Amino acid sequence: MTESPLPLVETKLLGAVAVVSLNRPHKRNALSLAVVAALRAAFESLPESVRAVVLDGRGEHFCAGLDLSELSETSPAQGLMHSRVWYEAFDRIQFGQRPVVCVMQGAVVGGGLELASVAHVRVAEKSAYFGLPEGQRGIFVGGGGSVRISKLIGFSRVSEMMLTGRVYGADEGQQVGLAHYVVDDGAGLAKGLELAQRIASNAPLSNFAIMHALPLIAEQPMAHGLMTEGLMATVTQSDGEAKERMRAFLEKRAGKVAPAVNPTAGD
Ligand code: 1HE
Repeated sequence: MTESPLPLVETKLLGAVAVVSLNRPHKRNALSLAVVAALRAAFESLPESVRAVVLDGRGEHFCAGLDLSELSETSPAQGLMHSRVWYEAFDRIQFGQRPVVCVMQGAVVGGGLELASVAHVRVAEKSAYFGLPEGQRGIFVGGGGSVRISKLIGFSRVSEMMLTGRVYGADEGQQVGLAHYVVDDGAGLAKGLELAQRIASNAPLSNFAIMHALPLIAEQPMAHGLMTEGLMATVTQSDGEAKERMRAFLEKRAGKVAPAVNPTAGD
């Protein structure tokens, strides 16, 4: 197969926000091992100044999932290693240094949905559709989907999607928890950037706690969770930045919480 000379993943820096784009539109951004490696490298090489990331995919589809041309000839041992490469890369993204906003359009299927579920915030354009066609392909999820997607929508919905080949549209996807926002076609990047800029303006220690402590707390028994929360709360509120932000509010120098402008679009 001749691969395009273009980089498989491209990064653009826009101040405190980086846009990391899957750049294999002629293959519908299918995730070959080279794409997964490029994605990991892109996240690992972001400059310190970046405080939030938008992850998107070029072309009409966010991502067609696993590059099916890669698994057809693999042995069981190679298959296991294949999944491990995905796990490590996806782990670096989910539990890296900055929150990730995923912008999705067209197909968000199989490994593409597994990748989207790594992100902390998901924006769907109207054209987005979500499916897990692994059953039809004779395989199983292998990019963390049985864990991450099940946490988003419950394992009952995941098994129903995989058994029946059900595909959720953007609005249905938002209702079940696959997307936080649905926007018009072509408006996803702007929404993603707006959200990423808001995230980048938070105190870094708060973002750290949200990314790293919340998922741990969700797995802990109540008493452990409350202890972890209390410790994390103490650390964040002791930071100089938190003290300054609370002072700014009390001195009427900081914004108030305002009602949503358009509640159905989640503004
Ligand atoms: C691919 C892939 C792919 C497209 N691997 N090459 N994923 C799937 O089962 C989804 C398979 N793909 C599709 O259903 C469709 O391609 C789409 C609905 C995403 C897009 O349709 P369309 O009409 O826009 O494009 P196309 O003509 O089907 O594809 C364009 C090219 O991309 C074509 O190659 P070409 O050389 O003939 O031009 C396709 O072969 C290629 N292509 N998708 C390889 N996935 C870690 S475990 C995860 C398990 C999974 O992800 S299972 C789900 C796999």
